[in-house]
Amino acid sequence: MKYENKDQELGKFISLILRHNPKTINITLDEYGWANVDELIKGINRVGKYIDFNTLERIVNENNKQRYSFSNNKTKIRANQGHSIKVDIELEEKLPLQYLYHGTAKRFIDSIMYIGIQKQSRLHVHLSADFSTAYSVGKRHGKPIVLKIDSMAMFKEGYKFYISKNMVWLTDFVPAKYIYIEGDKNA
Ligand code: HQG
Repeated sequence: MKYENKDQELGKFISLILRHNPKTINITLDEYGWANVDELIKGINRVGKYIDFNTLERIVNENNKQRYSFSNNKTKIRANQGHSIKVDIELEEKLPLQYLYHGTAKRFIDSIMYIGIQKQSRLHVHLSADFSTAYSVGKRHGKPIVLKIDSMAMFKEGYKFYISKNMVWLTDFVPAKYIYIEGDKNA
């Protein structure tokens, strides 16, 4: 396997560990979502996948969505967003753009337009600054559709917005009245 593909596969496994299930390799995260780098490397090797520090560093640097960060001295690592386990990743609260986008599957639209966008199993609802990123997120769930969110109107009414280190916009909940169906114009 080419190392890019191998890195991609390892990256998915690292996301699973750092966002959802560190127990898979029998490690724990601290309250800020950090894993110890040595423990992560040892744990991954223990379950029969090979990784060393150089490979991990390459994955962190070259990951297409910049999903992970090292601490300053590179002894700790965490995911920048996407968690389902309750950790405090010290997100920056930020004034949102006028509009943000959410990509989803067409089959979810009726429910979303009725009860709003919920965070489901993750800690936040994930939003993007642009249509095309949202469109690819939507594709993961089926026939994609993009929703345009009047984030500034939400902000003015007291909703908080955060931006992760890898520039994903996050909020707790999007009520239906702020959502406009933007469509599937890339289809
Ligand atoms: C949907 C990826 C029915 C929601 C991406 C979404 C993102 C509802 C799904 C990150 C609903 C949850 C997160 C409602 C929400 N009725 N369906 N009321 N409210 N939904 O995977 O946003 O590549 O938890 O529309 O880039 O798809 O993994 O969230 O379709 O940033 O790094 O419930 O994951 O990042 O799905 O994706 P998810 P998401 P990575």
